Amino acid sequence: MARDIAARVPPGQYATEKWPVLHYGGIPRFDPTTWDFRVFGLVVEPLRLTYDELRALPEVTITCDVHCVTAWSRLGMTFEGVPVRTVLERAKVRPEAQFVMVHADQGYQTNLPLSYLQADDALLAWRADGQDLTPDHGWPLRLVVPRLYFWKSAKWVRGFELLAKDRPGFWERNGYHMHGDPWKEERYSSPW
Ligand SMILES: Nc1nc2c(c(=O)[nH]1)N[C@H]1C(S)=C(S)[C@@H](COP(=O)(O)O)O[C@H]1N2
Ligand SMILES: [Mo]
Repeated sequence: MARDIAARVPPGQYATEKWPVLHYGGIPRFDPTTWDFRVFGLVVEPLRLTYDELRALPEVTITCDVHCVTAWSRLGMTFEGVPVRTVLERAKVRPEAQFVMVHADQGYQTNLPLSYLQADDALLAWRADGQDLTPDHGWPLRLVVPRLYFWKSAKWVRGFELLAKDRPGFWERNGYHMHGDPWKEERYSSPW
């Protein structure tokens, strides 16, 4: 058992029972009358959903391990929400699209390959470990992409921009890796 757990902790990480809160800037206030979720860029049908419309989509529960680049890993978390794939299918992603810029409140952005968002374990989540997300963990909606470092899992997420070419987001412009696979320790980009 202990060995199984050890095998789930990527190199340079340690497992913690706590769920740390990490973000840049403040915690945005949620206003359901103005909140929307948009899918735009290289899509056939740009999408704009209200919070109620998003919450009405079929929901799933996933169990996953979360890895933060600051070295903590939290194993066996559960998240409830809508598979990202569901909203991408509605917007009809164009074949040229290869990357996604994730947009969140207060200008936070993070980039990732489209394939991670089309996988079964990518979620737009509103509950974690059986409880509604607290505002500091991203209420009313956060992205969960467990196979990349957690900075790609934008809290207070508001939209996806489909792109043909990769473009750096907030942390990626500040030295973090464009890809961010914890198993390859893709923490920072090399400066040359
Ligand atoms: N909108 C937004 N999302 C964000 C961040 C941020 O600064 N702003 N920080 C990221 C980072 S660096 C991490 S490690 C995780 C932390 O999520 P948690 O506070 O729920 O543990 O959120 C990510 N999502
Ligand atoms: Mo982080």
